[in-house]
Amino acid sequence: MKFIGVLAICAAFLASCTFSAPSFSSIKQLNTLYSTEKQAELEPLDWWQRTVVYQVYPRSFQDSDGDGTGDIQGIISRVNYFVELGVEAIWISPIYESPMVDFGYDISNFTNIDPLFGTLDDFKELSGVLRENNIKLIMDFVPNHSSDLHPWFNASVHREGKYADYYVWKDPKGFDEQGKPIVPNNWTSVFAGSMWEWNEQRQQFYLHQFVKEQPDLNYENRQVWNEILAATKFWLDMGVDGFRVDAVPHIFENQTFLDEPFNPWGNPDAKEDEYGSYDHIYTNNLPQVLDFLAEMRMLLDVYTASDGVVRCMMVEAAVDTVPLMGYYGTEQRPIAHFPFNFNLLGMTPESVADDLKWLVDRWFEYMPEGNWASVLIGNHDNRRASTKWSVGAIDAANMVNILFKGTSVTYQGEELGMEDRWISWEDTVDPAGCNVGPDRYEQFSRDPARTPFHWDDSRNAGFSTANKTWLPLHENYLVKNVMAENAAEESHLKVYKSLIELRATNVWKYGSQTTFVLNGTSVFGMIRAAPQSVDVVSFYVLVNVGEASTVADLSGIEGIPEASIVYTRSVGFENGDTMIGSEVRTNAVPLGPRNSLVLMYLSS
Ligand SMILES: *[C@@H]1O[C@H](CO)[C@@H](O)[C@H](O)[C@H]1NC(C)=O
Ligand SMILES: *[C@@H]1O[C@H](CO)[C@@H](O)[C@H](O)[C@H]1NC(C)=O
Ligand SMILES: *[C@@H]1O[C@H](CO)[C@@H](O)[C@H](O)[C@H]1NC(C)=O
Ligand SMILES: *[C@@H]1O[C@H](CO)[C@@H](O)[C@H](O)[C@H]1NC(C)=O
Ligand SMILES: *[C@@H]1O[C@H](CO)[C@@H](O)[C@H](O)[C@H]1NC(C)=O
Ligand SMILES: *[C@@H]1O[C@H](CO)[C@@H](O)[C@H](O)[C@H]1NC(C)=O
Ligand SMILES: CC(=O)N[C@H]1CO[C@H](CO)[C@@H](O)[C@@H]1O
Ligand SMILES: [Ca+2]
Ligand SMILES: [Ca+2]
Repeated sequence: MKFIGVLAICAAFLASCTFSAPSFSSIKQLNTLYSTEKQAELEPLDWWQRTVVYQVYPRSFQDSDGDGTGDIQGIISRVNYFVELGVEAIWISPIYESPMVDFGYDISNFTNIDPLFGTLDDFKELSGVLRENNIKLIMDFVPNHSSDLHPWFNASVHREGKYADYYVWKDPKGFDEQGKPIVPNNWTSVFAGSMWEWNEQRQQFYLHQFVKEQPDLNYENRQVWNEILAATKFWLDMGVDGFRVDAVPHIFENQTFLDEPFNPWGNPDAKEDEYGSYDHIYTNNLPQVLDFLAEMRMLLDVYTASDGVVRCMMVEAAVDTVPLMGYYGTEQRPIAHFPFNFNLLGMTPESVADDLKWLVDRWFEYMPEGNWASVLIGNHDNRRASTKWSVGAIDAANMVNILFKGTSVTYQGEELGMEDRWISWEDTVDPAGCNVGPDRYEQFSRDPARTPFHWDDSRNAGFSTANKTWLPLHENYLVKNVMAENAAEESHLKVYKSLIELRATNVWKYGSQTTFVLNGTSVFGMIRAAPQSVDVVSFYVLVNVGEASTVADLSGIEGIPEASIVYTRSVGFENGDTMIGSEVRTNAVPLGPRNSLVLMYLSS
């Protein structure tokens, strides 16, 4: 039943071309019909390349026990949803034992589950249910720091044996007139204020690149590497399929401990206590980071070699595209399967088609040959895609994201077009917001994108039976929810599901990706074409990035035939000529404000 829509399109499609029209029932089958010997020789994509990775932010996904916070049993109860979407892997933000100062990114036991989320048995159950449904499980892993409540930290504070230098300790630079210790240097933390915190007991400062409850582990100490690698091994033994390694550029610090200079390209209005005011030459992206990650990759590869199932390593590094490429490693020393490509987070509602083209193309300009790309349009640290692209362009955002030649990541709720919710200062819980106070919190708080997921139109959107959820829900859950979007004739969710189906095509596996801009700065296009040698479906995305209606003329674009079939289109499309399954002349494709289309044709 799922393929009814596709079937209609393909029927219309084949009727319009010179091929004989055999019967078939899906995009997958269409490809099989036209597969050639040549194709059979081509190596299929591996799971970590083919899949869309769905990011579950566990606090906000599904609450099973009515305490207002999501949990593992909640995720288990929703595994069917991943199957319906067609995603083959989920990445879960941290569920380890944690005092939750940074909502799980402050870990007090790297090999345990926090009781708020459940138990190790719940985790095993989840892992089993996912496996039964052929869905891979990727753990978020946070090597840079622990919680200050981790027993290692307490032992380090007390200079106990091997733990004495598990963290980065430093004497004060001196003492001020009041006798207060002076910080060792001007390093400023990601969440504002000094990177140094005084410890009375030890009479030294410790380093924290994030909040003070997240002391940095000391990676100059080999023993720390061993501890962290043992923790990753623990989860590999528990059956996880890979890691998404958090905040890797922060792992090492330059041992000269010199002051960091002001960032000459920074926001001129940024305050002295803000991270963005500095050029982090001594605390960010040091070359030794790659040495540590290469060891971690070697460990994963041992598991891969044991049964042939790739244990995937994805890394999160908020650095420029060019230095990011180092995280792929080399053939001799592989590191990540891919670093996350954050370029599309650069979209704004004011961006023009040229900007979008630049953001899409940039990765491929620098990616060394033989590697595989990734892409995302949002996560729990940023404004939602519907804010960055504008509410009307959420389908366009998902089209570019899911059809991009690489592993796509979806942050939960983007498939529904969930929006940022304004959060009052009183309700603000994110330390990134709390640390800068009521005047600046709206600029820094990550709460707006973290509100509970919308399942249906019942109380709390079916997320929880609690009277108060950990963050308030967005008011629009009554209309933007899974139930309503499944029932609607057209919806963001339906567009999203149809996009994922295209990932099963041969063009997905072997096709190229090229981009173009039309009508000055308004229309962006991205072609995913099959190679000449393989007669299979090709498709392309058209996005009207602007606010004005336009008519795109593609007759000058190489490879685009005179006619194409509408595969899917954005919700609220004004023009009746572009019904799904209908044929459009490519010299005049009408596009309303923020409208987007996916069109298909047979390559020749
Ligand atoms: C961490 O959790 C594990 C359970 O996997 C437990 O055996 C261990 O004792 C805990 N460690 C500490 C220091 O509490
Ligand atoms: C911290 O370490 C000290 C000294 O070893 C010990 O007496 C104390 O109980 C520890 N505190 C916690 C919370 O583990
Ligand atoms: C950091 O160091 C730079 C360069 O020495 C200096 O100009 C700046 O004032 C320092 N910032 C702070 C917060 O100490
Ligand atoms: C640390 O900083 C010093 C002084 O700028 C520099 O010479 C050295 O190469 C740096 N070391 C690393 C590992 O970045
Ligand atoms: C929720 O609120 C209602 C009405 O105020 C109250 O009767 C009920 O006990 C509350 N439930 C919980 C779980 O706090
Ligand atoms: C876009 O280009 C087509 C063909 O060149 C033209 O007919 C149409 O008016 C243009 N639209 C805008 C908004 O520039
Ligand atoms: C995108 C992402 O995962 N960001 C995380 C980076 O690391 C810090 C500290 O662990 C977290 O607060 C962010 O959420
Ligand atoms: Ca719960
Ligand atoms: Ca560090």
